[in-house]
Amino acid sequence: MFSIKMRSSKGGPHEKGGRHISGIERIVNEDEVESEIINAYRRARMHERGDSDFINIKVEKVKESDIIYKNKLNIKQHHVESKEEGLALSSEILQSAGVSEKACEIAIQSILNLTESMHGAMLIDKDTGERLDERGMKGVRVTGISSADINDYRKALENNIDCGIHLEEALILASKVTSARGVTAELCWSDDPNYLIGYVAANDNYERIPIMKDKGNPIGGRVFLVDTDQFDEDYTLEDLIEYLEEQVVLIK
Ligand code: PML
Ligand code: MG
Repeated sequence: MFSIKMRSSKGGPHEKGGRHISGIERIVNEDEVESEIINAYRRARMHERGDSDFINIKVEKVKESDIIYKNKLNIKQHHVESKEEGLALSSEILQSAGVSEKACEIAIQSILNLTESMHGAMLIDKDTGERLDERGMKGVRVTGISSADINDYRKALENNIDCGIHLEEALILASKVTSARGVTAELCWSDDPNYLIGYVAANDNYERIPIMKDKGNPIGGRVFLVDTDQFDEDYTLEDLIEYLEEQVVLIK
C-alpha cells in the first residue's frame, strides 16, 4: 500500500510561518494512488479556509508488516442548542472519562485561546492540566491513518446526520488516538469557519456535539488528555508521541 499525505498553507510553508489551511492522509492500494494525489491537490486549492499557496504532497510505500488494525469508535450523537451548552457537555463527558475538572477547563480554554489554528494537537495531563508536549503551535500531528476499506467504512457511516468528509476523517483519527496507551480522551472541534461540530472521544465512544463555536470562526483544534500514570521506563511520553506520529493504523 501507499500513503499519500498532503498539507497546505497560505503565506508560505508551515515551518516558515504560513497559516495552516488543510491536511489529509490516505493509505491506499497502488491503483488508487494517482487519483488520491489529484484529490489531495484539489482539496488544498479549494478549501473554505483559504487559497493555499504552499502544498506539500508526499507519497510513501507502506510495508504490510508495519500496519496494525483497530476498530472505529461508536458514534453517539448529542443535541445542543448553543455553543455554551456544547462546551459544557464536552466538559461533562471528559470528566466522566476520568479527566479532572481543572484539566477539562484548561483543555477547552487552550483551544478557545488560540489566535490561529494549529497543525497538530496539544497533549495535556488529564489530572493537572499541564501541557506535556513541547511543540508549541506546531503540536503533535497524527499521521499513519486511513480506513482499512473506504467503501465499507463509508457504508457504516452513511446513516449519521451531517455525514461527510469531516466525520469520516475525524473518526479515523480519534479511533487511532484513543487506541494509544496513555490517552484517556480527545477533545476536538473544527477549524473550518462554517463547520461547528466537535466531539469528545473516550472509552470506545465518539461523542459528537453539534455546536462548539460560533459560525464564521476559523479557529478550532485538538487536545489529547494524557494519563501520565501509564508511563514507565519502557513506555514514555516520547513513545506515545511516536505512536501518534508514526504508527500506521488502519481503521475497520
Ligand atoms: C475537522 O476536520 O476540522 C474536525 C472535525 C470535527 C468534527 C467532525 C464530525 O463529527 O462531524
Ligand atoms: Mg479542518
